[in-house]
Amino acid sequence: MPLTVGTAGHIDHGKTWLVRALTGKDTDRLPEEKARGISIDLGYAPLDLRDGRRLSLIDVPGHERFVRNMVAGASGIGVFLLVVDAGEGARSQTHEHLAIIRLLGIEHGVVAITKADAVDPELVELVTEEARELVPGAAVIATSAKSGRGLDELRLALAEAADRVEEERADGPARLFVDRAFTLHGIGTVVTGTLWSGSVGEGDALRAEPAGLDVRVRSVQVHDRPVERAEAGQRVAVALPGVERRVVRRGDVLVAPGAYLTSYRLDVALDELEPIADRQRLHVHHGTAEHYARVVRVGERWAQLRLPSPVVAARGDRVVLRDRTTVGGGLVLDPAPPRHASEERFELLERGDLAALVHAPVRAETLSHLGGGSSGLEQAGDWIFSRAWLEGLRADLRARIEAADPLDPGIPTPPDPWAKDVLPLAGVERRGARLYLPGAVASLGDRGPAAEKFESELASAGFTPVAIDDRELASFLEREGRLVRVGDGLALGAEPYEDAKRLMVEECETAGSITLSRFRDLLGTGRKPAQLLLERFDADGLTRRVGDERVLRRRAGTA
Ligand SMILES: Nc1nc2c(ncn2[C@@H]2O[C@H](COP(=O)(O)OP(=O)(O)OP(=O)(O)O)[C@@H](O)[C@H]2O)c(=O)[nH]1
Ligand SMILES: [Mg+2]
Repeated sequence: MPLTVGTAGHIDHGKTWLVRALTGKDTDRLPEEKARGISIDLGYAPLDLRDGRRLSLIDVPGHERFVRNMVAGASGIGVFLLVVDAGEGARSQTHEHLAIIRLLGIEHGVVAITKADAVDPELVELVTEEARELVPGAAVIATSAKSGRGLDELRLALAEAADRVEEERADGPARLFVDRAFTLHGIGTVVTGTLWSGSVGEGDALRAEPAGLDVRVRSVQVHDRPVERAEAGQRVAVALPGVERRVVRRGDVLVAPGAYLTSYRLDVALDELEPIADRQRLHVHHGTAEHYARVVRVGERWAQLRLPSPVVAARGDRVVLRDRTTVGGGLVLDPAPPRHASEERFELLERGDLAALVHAPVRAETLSHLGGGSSGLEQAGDWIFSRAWLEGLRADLRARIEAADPLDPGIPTPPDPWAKDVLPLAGVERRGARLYLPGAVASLGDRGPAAEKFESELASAGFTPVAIDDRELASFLEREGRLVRVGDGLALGAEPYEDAKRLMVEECETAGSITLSRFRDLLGTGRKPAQLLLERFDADGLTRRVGDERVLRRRAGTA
């Protein structure tokens, strides 16, 4: 697996010289770095091992003012190379860099005692002992960039440390944290960074976050050599034609589109080096980005980090928290949590009981960021929800339907976006915009006598419309074909309506058309009932108005 090795250590302790001795490349390239003899920004060089493997080396600055750059450089590495000056021993940034490495969860690495040529062997031995205590489990090797002492041994030790790094981040969608962006003549914008996961190749569509910009990869290089695809763990340069350089900067991230969520909040398990107060503002370093965030503590060990700018994080990511110095770190439990954090939720998150976090339907994609899959959960279309929630929904719908008027024993379909996908699982039947129990039919229930009374009123009124008092009852009778609505809130019995219709059709068929006064005469009623009926025939598409008369539409017949 390709790997990136990152240096660490106090200012002037010989990191850059050691990198040059190992790789032949001077990573102090800025004029200011040359002039001051210190590193300021990150440096990059390929490191060839004896077994033919090529690792990437990131050289970081030791100056206390540039620790933020060190964190940016260290955030993508798999193996550390801690450097301790044989003449000075461990100093403040030796300790701080080591703390950062631990907070980032980087377990494997090597300690190089540098400038061994410049001091007595006894002192080298003393500092070596000190380093062994400081970094138990790591090989400690005395070296000299000047004389070349210990360099082969160091390469070997780095190879062994690299072997111990597990291939954990290799799979998963592409995510690359940008550490540099520059313009190359004839190529356009090039961004570099360590590929945290996935792979990136020519022609890939990626998204630059937080800009939310869709980009296409024209070409990919690893250590100045073109490659078809770069793999997780490698340092990568990606050419992005058509993208303005200012749009993508250190701290931004290139991701497989749709694979990660952006969020202004991170739920983390805290690792405190110094007490962190609730509501304290701290610098949160994540990837190559830095955010000035508020820490909202939850319980003893957890916190929600509220950020002023969006992050693209994943469960298991590490963050480093700094004030003037490094005060702690965090392990990301939920990279896109809801705003209100409860201890109970953190407990579930930490246990990995992701199913327990889901109740009402959430889109599947909002869960994938937690990496927990959806076992123990129900799925319908894009929606994931708990079985208990579905049972609750089923019971609730059933109760509401049972309480509905037997004349129309249904309820309106819930307006929720999941309704279309989820309702079929809830044991209800959708008819138009309403829900019914499967096979449910309308019935009069205890309204039988009322129906009888209304229908006899309609029968004796004949062609004269009767006002509707009970809308539900009227709707029921209408659906049953026992009455016909006319005008606004009026009804006719089904039989009188059919009689009126037959009179109208016969007249049209013999005379070719019908007028209002003729129809009124045929019905033997006043003008108003005749008018309402003709309007109803028009509305039903039986007739069409031509001037003062009505003619049959072609479809209508005496059927
Ligand atoms: N004698 C001796 N001196 C060395 C050796 N390596 C580095 N030095 C001296 O130490 C100075 C600092 O070395 P760098 O490699 O620039 O130190 P650094 O750790 O990269 O410093 P920062 O990047 O600023 O933190 C050099 O200018 C040399 O004078 C060595 O192997 N032997
Ligand atoms: Mg340096």
